[in-house]
Amino acid sequence: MRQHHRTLRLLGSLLLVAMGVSVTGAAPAQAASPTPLDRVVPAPASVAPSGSPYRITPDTRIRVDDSREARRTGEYLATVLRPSTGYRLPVTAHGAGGIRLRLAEGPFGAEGYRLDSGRKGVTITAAKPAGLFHGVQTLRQLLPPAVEKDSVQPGPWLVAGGTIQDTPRYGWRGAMLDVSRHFFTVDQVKRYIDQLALYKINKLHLHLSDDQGWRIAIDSWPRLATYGGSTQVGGGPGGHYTKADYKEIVRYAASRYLEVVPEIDMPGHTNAALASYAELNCDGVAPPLYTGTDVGFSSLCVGKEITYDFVDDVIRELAALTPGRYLHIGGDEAHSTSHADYVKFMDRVQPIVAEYGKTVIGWHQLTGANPSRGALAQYWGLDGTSAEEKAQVAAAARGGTGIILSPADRIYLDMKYTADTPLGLDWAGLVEVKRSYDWDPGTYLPGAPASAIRGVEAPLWTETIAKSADIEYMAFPRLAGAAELGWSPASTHEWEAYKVRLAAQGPRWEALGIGYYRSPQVPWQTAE
Ligand code: NGO
Repeated sequence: MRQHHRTLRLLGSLLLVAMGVSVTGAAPAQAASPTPLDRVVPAPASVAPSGSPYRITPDTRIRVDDSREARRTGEYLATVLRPSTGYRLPVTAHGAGGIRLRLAEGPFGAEGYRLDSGRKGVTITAAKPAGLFHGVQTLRQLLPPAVEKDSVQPGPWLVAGGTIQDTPRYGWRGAMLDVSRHFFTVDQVKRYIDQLALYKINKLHLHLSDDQGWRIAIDSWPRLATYGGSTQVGGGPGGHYTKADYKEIVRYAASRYLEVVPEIDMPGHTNAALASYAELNCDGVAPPLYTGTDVGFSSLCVGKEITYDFVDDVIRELAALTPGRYLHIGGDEAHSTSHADYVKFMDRVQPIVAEYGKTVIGWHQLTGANPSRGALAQYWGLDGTSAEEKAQVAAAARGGTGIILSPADRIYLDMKYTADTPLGLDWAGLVEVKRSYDWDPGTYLPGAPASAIRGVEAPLWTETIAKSADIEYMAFPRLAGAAELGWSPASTHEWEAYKVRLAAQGPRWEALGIGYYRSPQVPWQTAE
């Protein structure tokens, strides 16, 4: 009897699936009509629907120009599409129709693209390889969420007809991962990189050192990694990247058009270094390793020459490993360094960064010293930050310091969503999805000229974050909003429309195995 019921239920389910109805709810298992061209995050700059959709079939080819970069992005697209469609999808320079990736002159800038879709095919055109890659991310989102699964799905694989023209508002669209408070392996970082790429994030800032752990091998000071990296918050085993590991992260990030921005935080947040080498301490005594979560208690010894030998060695080795333009020197919460010493330290350290060919970035406290020409300051204040401090940052911005916006009460991904969020901190307040999205980087900092704003970055500090599932729960859905703040024109910025586009991402995250926070502010679609 029970067996009979099960069979009936199964038959019923199969029938529903055949009818295109989800077994778990009312949503169609695979939409019969294609995703509208404007249901993409981040919102494209302009969308013009027209004509019939394109359908990916077993005969579809991915046609690429005869360039290494276009071919690589073609192969990347094929890797996304093959498992779920079950099609061969050869990447080839020959044939007609199909999905075409084309490099050509045009008003696309360094990262923009145009996507034309119609009955015969989809063409993504860009002036630079990064634009092709971002166009491919848009194409992914135009296909049903099941395209992200790693087993064959029924289809149909339709792309709505029309044209998208798209270029980013800002050149800096970053995400920061703190690998110091908890260590994350190369594979965990790669997983996050893939998630960032889906939303056209183009900078991966790695917070490589802090009181609790030093995470990058430095040949001239080996104990930094072997001893200073041997623990983490709560006293776990910690870890560090060998130079080969770090290069692999840089390579993988570059293959997804992300630039790695390494950070060595100084002169504060340096207990792991001070514990590793007694001579770096003013009193010559090494403190014990630290596994708590207090901030502001450590400082490099500003008056000792060896401090600058140390900084020179670290920056030289890190710069040599880093093809990107930037090197982040921290500079936040130097509460155990006097103001005079802080200024003195920054005056000596910034030229070292320049000497090794890199541009300085510091947390916005750097604007209280003398930011070097071309330096960027990363603003992490909040609504409650004093007018004086905001004015100091705005004055630096007027003086030529570029600003990256990471307001803690908006896009710190480690802030709790609500009082009930099991992970995260709340020192900057509770940050629900709407609050995280609902602000304008262009006008956010009073007195800072819009032209000084280089973009936005969403930091994820990891005092309470220990595994990939934790990263994902805190990043999704807020990361998508930060990405949109960085990419989309201000004119598209509107919560009511955004929340509908955001809701459509839910089934995609489920298909990708991302466990996200189901904010009640968002009208999530029923899972497939
Ligand atoms: C602050 C602090 C970090 C903490 C983080 C936690 C900055 C720039 N310094 O942000 O050390 O980990 O808050 O939210």
